[in-house]
Amino acid sequence: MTVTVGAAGSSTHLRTCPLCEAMCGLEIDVTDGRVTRIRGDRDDVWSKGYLCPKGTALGQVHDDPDRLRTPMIRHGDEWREATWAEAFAEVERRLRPILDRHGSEAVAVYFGNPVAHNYSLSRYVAPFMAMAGNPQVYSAGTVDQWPKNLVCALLYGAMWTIPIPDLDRTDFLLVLGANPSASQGSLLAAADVPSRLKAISARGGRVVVVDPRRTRTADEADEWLPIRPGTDALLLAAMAQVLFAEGLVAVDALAGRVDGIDEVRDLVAGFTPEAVAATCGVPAEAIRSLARQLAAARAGSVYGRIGTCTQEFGTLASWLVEVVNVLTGNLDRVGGSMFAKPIAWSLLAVPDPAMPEGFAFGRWHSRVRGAPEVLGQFPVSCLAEEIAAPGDGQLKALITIAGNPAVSAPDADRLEAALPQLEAMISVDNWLNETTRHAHVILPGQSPLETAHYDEMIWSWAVRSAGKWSAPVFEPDPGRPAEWQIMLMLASIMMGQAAADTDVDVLDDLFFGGFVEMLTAMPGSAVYGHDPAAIVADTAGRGPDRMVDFAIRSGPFGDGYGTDPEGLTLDRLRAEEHGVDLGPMVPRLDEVLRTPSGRVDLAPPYITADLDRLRDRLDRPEPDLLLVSRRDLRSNNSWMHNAPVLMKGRARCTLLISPDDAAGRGLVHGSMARVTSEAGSLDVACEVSDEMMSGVVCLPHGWGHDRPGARLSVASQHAGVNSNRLNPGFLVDVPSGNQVVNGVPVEVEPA
Ligand SMILES: Nc1nc2c(c(=O)[nH]1)N[C@H]1C(S)=C(S)[C@@H](COP(=O)(O)OP(=O)(O)OC[C@H]3O[C@@H](n4cnc5c(=O)[nH]c(N)nc54)[C@H](O)[C@@H]3O)O[C@H]1N2
Ligand SMILES: Nc1nc2c(c(=O)[nH]1)N[C@H]1C(S)=C(S)[C@@H](COP(=O)(O)OP(=O)(O)OC[C@H]3O[C@@H](n4cnc5c(=O)[nH]c(N)nc54)[C@H](O)[C@@H]3O)O[C@H]1N2
Ligand code: SF4
Ligand SMILES: [Mo]
Repeated sequence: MTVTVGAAGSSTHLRTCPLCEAMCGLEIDVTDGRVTRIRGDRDDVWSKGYLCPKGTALGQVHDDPDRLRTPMIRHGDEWREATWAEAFAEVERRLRPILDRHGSEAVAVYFGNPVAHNYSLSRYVAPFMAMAGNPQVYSAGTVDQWPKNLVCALLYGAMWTIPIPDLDRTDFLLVLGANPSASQGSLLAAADVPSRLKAISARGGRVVVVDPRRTRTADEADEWLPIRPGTDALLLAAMAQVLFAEGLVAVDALAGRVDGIDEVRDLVAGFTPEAVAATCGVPAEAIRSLARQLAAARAGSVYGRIGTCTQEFGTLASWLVEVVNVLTGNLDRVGGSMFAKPIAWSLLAVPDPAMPEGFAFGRWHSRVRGAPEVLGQFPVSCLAEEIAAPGDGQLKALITIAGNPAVSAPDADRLEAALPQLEAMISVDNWLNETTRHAHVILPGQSPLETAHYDEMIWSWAVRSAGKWSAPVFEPDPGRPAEWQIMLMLASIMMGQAAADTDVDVLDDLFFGGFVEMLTAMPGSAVYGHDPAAIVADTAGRGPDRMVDFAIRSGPFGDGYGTDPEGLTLDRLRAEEHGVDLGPMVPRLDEVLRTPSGRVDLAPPYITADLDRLRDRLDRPEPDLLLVSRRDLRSNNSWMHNAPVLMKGRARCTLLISPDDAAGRGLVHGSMARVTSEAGSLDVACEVSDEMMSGVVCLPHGWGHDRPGARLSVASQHAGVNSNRLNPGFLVDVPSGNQVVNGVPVEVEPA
């Protein structure tokens, strides 16, 4: 156990911060049941003492008087606290008639970002979905990384097999559309990414940042290249063209393991640097030079993140990131772009049984807009119309799980108007906020300090094979279900069982037993051929810990249930209070590839067909202003603005605008601007800054805490504006259906 007991009533606890992908080790001092101080754990094998202001705010998150500790039931505008039995009975009372009349097709589920940081939820998404009869799924994923999932599904054969830059050993890093100074890294786990980037330059390497905004990451890099939003695919296609034209393609160790290189050569031939320069706003020579630098580096890597995904050509940009890494031989190379090797494989690594022969898209279409499903989901903006438009197949019920789509999803006004039409809305959430105020029942999870923690997903894109398990700092009130138990209870109700008769332990045993059975029968799985009963008998406990124990023991460093008695188990990991670190990434392409051909499929027709749309982009007239998003170190999407310590200082929800764009519109620093798009209009204070390239303005997302009926006493005093009121829902990246929230045409005038 990681507790040191100090003077009377005080203790120190070690635990991993669950807020972002940096996974910092924290040292938490508690006196008389309250957090008195949070520092970085200097002995943490992974983060070595690093932390950010959000980590130090976890005590305030835990103590937040607005944080829900009991279920809430709403009747009209009145909320009342309820017992768990009452709350589940109310869920049943609401859902049952809908299920009886319309089946699970009339129910949608929305999964939000904290699911990825909470193994009690993430490990239970799959059993929940299966038991619940596969209701329609929406998620924050379609305002995030869907293009990357799609690209990796087709190129590597699995949607979460996403390579990451080998930060600590690379000599050249090209960053597009990511700002780890604020975000701390995304689909890239490493503590203190900013220092790791500086170390690249310090050891003689180079970091180049392509971004319409001179972010802190760009400022601290060797070079900043401003780019017109939404045009990264053009820049990357031109880099690929240069690599071919100048004979710089060198796939090296990948030779024979990649299909489609010649097709790519033909496909990018027309995208010369000269052809794309004006549209990108990047000089042709700079593009040529990027290609040459990447090719010349001993090991280099191109890393694209949210700015390259949540844009008009998200799939092509994400694809071309991989293409350029492959063409320069950097895929799966030390110092290049590599596949992580987590000590406990994630559920995400389990092949999708629905796709045995590779991937198909558009297997079904949304009712109202006719949007094709991609990887099982429609763009999240479809949710509003599927609720609002009457007719056969209309959504009658919504279950949100750790999500705030009223703020995070484009076309926010439409979703806000649609949510009150639901006959049943159930939210598994810890606050009464912009979204959950529309719920009929809110089922709160524990605070981040009341749960055990293991980052079952995030280690899948970590720069080292490390791992840490954290015990709860505070015991939750007895009788409160853990979130995995809430998920199973909801699944049971969806299955038609009475809540009062449901034994979630029985369901958990069914799930675990069935899961082990499936994997022992699946060729290629780590436990293929094992006796499932023996594994079940040998894996102690219940819930997510049992899953993690199984994943560790059957993982690359595990005890293999006897094959390596020295190997890792959850118990052994628990005993290492500062975590274990089993080394840096190793080349492992053959191990992870799951394409039908067994090779990297570099030119899948489903993706390359979109190049015509990109070509058409070249001749398009440019609007005066494009809106992009940003993140702030002191925010976490929409939900941490109720922590007073994070809200100190200047207002952060401002419109960043370049000096010429401001002057041309009669706007000055601090004056109010009206921003208008096809979706809506809002007024916000200007922050005039030369960090914006001209023609681009920038708003953070996750604000707009002024909604009536929400219970966020601190956040509501710093309400800000909801930038997703400006992002039209119909704007999506075509192949992936991912929403566009970067590069949205807007007009700006004095308010
Ligand atoms: N314009 C614009 N929009 C964006 C983005 C952007 O860059 N620009 N980014 C997009 C991205 S990348 C993402 S991931 C999404 C995020 O979108 P969402 O996931 O929908 O939004 P969050 O703000 O993360 O909301 C998290 C919710 O979970 C609740 N919560 C927090 N912790 C817990 C917990 O432990 N358990 C439970 N049950 N609930 C919890 C909070 O109260 C909150 O309601 O936003 C997207 N939207
Ligand atoms: N502090 C903090 N950390 C977070 C979060 C948070 O809200 N706050 N959210 C977490 C989540 S859910 C995610 S997904 C990650 C995201 O992590 P990142 O991907 O690093 O996201 P951002 O910090 O928003 O940086 C995106 C950058 O893309 C730029 N950009 C916009 N449009 C374009 C474009 O068309 N091309 C290019 N090249 N650049 C463009 C923006 O100017 C911005 O600098 O962060 C995670 N970490
Ligand atoms: S960078 Fe901040 S939010 Fe992220 S894990 Fe570390 S302390 Fe937590
Ligand atoms: Mo995200």
